[in-house]
Amino acid sequence: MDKLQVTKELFRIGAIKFGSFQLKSGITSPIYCDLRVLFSYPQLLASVSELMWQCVGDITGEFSHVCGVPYTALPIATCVSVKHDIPMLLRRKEAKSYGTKRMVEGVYDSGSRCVVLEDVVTSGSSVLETVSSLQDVGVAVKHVVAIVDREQGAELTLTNAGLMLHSVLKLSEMVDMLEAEQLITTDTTQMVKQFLSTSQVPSKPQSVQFESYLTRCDLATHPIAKKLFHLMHHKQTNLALSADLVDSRAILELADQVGPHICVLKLHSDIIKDFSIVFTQQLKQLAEKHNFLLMEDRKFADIGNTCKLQLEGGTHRIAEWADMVTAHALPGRSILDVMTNTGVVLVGEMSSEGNLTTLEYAQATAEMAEQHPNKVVGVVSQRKLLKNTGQLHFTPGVRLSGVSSDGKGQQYRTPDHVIGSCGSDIIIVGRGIYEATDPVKAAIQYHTEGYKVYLHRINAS
Ligand code: 5BU
Repeated sequence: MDKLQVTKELFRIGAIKFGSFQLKSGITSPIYCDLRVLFSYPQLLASVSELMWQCVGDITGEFSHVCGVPYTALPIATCVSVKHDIPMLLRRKEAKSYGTKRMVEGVYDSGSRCVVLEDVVTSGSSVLETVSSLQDVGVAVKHVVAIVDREQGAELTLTNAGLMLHSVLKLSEMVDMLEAEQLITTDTTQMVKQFLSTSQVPSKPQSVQFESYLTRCDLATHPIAKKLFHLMHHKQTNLALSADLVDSRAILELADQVGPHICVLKLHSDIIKDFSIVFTQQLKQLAEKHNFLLMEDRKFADIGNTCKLQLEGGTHRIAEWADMVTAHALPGRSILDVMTNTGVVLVGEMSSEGNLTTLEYAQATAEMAEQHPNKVVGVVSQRKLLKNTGQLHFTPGVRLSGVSSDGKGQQYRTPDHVIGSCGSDIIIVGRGIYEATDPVKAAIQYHTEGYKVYLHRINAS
C-alpha cells in the first residue's frame, strides 16, 4: 500500500473522522485522528509499519533497537521488529512495584541506539516521555517516526530536544488527498487547515541545554564557570583531557601538545610518582599559555574539616593550583562550605559498570549543585541533570566508536551520544587520547567531533 491507499483506508475504518470533536485540551477540532483501531486491521497495520520503516530506510545503521510509545505504537514496533529482525525495547507506563522495577524491558547496553515509533504526534510530549525513559537507562535516541504528524508543534518540540521527527503522513497532506479523492469537501479541507494553523500546541520552553556557551557564560554565577564557558566558546572546544599519567614530565609534554585543543586538563595528582609544587607551577604556565583550566579529580567525600585539610594541605596543596575539584555530594552541603576559592564539580553519576549512583541520587546531587551556584561549577554525570544553564555537565567514559569498555568496569560512550543524545557539555577523555599512537591526532578528533555535535545541537534548536 502507498500513502494514498493508507490514507483512504484510515478514513474508511474511521481512524480519521471529520466533524466537531472536543479534544483533551478543551479545544474543538474539526478533525479526529485516533489510530487505535489499526489493531483490528492486520493488513493495514503491516502496511503502515512498513511505510514507517521506509521513512528511516536509508539510516538503519543509526539504530540497533526499536521502541513504540505505549500503547498504540506497541504492535507497530512489534511488526517492525519481527519483519526487519531488529530487537525491540518495551517502555513501561509505570514501573513495576515489585521485582526489578525496570522502566525499560528488553536487552540493551550503553551502546544501544533506539528509534522510537509513535502513531500520532501532536505536541510531541508523549514521545518525550518514552525518549527520556530510554535515555535514563543509557539508550541513545535520535530518530522518531510517526504515522501522522498533526503539524501542531511536535516537530519543533522534538527538534528542541535534539530529536529528528520523520512522519509517514502530515495531516494537511492527508486532507488534500482525501479532497482530491472527493471523500471530503473543499470546505472541510479549508476548515481543517485553518484549525491546524491556529491551534499550535505550545512547545515546552526551550530546553536550556541548547543555549550556546556564550549565552550561558552570561547566566553563570561562578567565576570559574564563566571563564570556562568563555574559553569553550573562543577556543571552540568542549574536550577535557584526563591526563592520568604517572610521570610529571610526560604530563607536561602532553599538556603542551594537546593544550590548543582542550578546555580543561584533569589530573589525579595522587597517582603522579614525582609530584611536586614546581610541577604544578609549570602546569599552570601551560594552562595560561594554551588557555585551559585545571581540574583535580580528587573526589572529596569526607566531613568538611577533613576535606579542608585535604584541599589545602598535604603534599598536593590542591587549592594553590586547581581551578576546580571534584567532590561527592554524599557528605552533604558542609563539603561545599570549606571550598572557598576552588570551584566544585559534584559527582552526580559515575560511568563505571554497576555503580550505585541511582537517578534519584544524581538528581539530589544536581539539586545541591543548583542551590549553591556560587560554589558549584557543575556536575559529573552521564546525562543532563541541571536546569540551571549557568552550570556545566562533565562526562567521563568517552571513546570514539569501537571501544565500549576497558575490561575493568569503565563503560564508554561516543561524543555524539554524550553531547548529542544525553545533553552533556564537556567530554572527558583519558586513554582515548594519551594511549593513542598519535595523541595530538586523537585530541584533534575528539575536539572536532565534540564541538561538531554541540554546534549541531544548538543549531537544531
Ligand atoms: P578514561 O581513560 O577516558 O577511561 O579516563 C576517564 C577518567 O575519568 C579517569 O581519570 C577516571 O578516574 C575519571 N572518571 C571516570 O572515568 N568515571 C567517573 O564516573 C568519574 C571519573 Br566521577
